[in-house]
Amino acid sequence: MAERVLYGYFRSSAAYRVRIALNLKGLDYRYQPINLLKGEQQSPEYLAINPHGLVPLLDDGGVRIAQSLAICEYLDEAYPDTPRLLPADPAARARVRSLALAIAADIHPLQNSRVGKYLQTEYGKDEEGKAGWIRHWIGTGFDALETLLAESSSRYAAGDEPTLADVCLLPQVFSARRFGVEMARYPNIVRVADALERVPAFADAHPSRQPDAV
Ligand SMILES: N[C@@H](CCC(=O)N[C@@H](CS)C(=O)NCC(=O)O)C(=O)O
Repeated sequence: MAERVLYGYFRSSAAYRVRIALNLKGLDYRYQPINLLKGEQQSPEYLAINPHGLVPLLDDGGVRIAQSLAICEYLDEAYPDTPRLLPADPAARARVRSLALAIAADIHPLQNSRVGKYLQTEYGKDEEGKAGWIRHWIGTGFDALETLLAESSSRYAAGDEPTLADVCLLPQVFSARRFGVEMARYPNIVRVADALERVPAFADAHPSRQPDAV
């Protein structure tokens, strides 16, 4: 049987999403670390398989997919007999996608390491200036997410079963803590993140539990 390989980096929140999705689906995979600090994402070998020069990339027996949300949706469609990441009901599905995209499209790109590097080299920001930028954009997104989660009493972000919204939420909370976002401002986000951390598929995907963790 053809191999399933996830190219990732332990601290990459986009790769963390895919690890959670694979675990929720119960799909085995080989983990191939790409060291972002050493610039391996820009090596000719990696660019040959992913011209974006970003992780994650999933190679599912020869089917190569970049972009974490595209990977998660592919897994949901290719393996429909495993727990679903997106609900069948159109309105519920749209809510899950809306929460997931608020993180993956609006918050995460602004904290990416290549953006931080550009801020430093082109705009003279130091490490603290860069961290302040990241905290600002995570905070802007979390202010809205907190309001949305406060309106619901469900266990997770969009119901009582984990969905794609949770797959995006927990890695973003990990990043927020890493960059020093004041999480006491977000009791509902913390409530959901605490619940997710108790789910084995999420716990096993944590950066500290990956073979390339330092
Ligand atoms: N939209 C992409 C984002 C991927 C992404 O930005 N990955 C980051 C790590 S979280 C990366 O590879 N950064 C390398 C760099 O900035 O050079 C996805 O969801 O997969």
